[in-house]
Amino acid sequence: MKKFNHVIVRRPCKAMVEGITSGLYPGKPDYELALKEHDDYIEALKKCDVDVTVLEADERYPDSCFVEDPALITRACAIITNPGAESRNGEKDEIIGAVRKFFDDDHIEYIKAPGTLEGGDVMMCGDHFYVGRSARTNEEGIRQLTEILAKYGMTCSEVKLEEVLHLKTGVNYLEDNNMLVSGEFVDKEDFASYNKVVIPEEEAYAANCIWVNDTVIVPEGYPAVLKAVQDLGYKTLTVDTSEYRKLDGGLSCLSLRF
Ligand code: CIR
Repeated sequence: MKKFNHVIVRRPCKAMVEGITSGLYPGKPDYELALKEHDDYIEALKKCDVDVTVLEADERYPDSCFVEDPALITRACAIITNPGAESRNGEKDEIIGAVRKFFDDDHIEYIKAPGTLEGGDVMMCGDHFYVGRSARTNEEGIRQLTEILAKYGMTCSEVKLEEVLHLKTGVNYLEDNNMLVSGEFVDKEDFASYNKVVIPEEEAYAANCIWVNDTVIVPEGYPAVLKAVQDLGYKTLTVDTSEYRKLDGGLSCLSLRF
């Protein structure tokens, strides 16, 4: 099934080495290696039958390669978020230009203060969206998102997060009712109706895979997850994201897919 036609990414900037990190995966990113991994990521996406818009690095925002957070793109509209991380908040103004190439102003919506929301907290399952209430996404942000989605005939429900940074750090939808779940999401009632694939704890990082037009991109180095995804019948590609992992970032964080 072809669902996505476009992808937006932003090149990592040199300042990425100062990006936000929880320290869960220790070490400073190696910038040159991060660039190479980003090249590989773009190549993998191109194999999934999408065009890729590559935005220039923005040195003002160390975490700006994680374009998933300042915007959410749905089948009917684009939503510019209001990132809860202070050092990232300005990224919302820098993503608008790219979004305008695909949506007219009547179909670009905004999450406004005091609402905060980051795209990493939003998981699209058809016309329903799960939203993580996290340190970055607050109740008012979720209320505004619900209102915006309703305007376009889409729905939304809140998932409370306890441990992870963003919702999609720990749970990702692969279409066809298949969902990768790890840690706190394994037993969550919210996801009871899906065909859940439970990710072993030692491979928890790889819960963040992305489905792109029937191919699933899996982070390199997670054999159990790779096999589980292949056993579901998907074509797979692997990309090493070691330098982004040090900043708690994964495959989904690095692109907007629509
Ligand atoms: C941050 O803490 O905001 C970045 N270092 C990582 C963002 C990861 N993005 C995502 O999960 N969507």
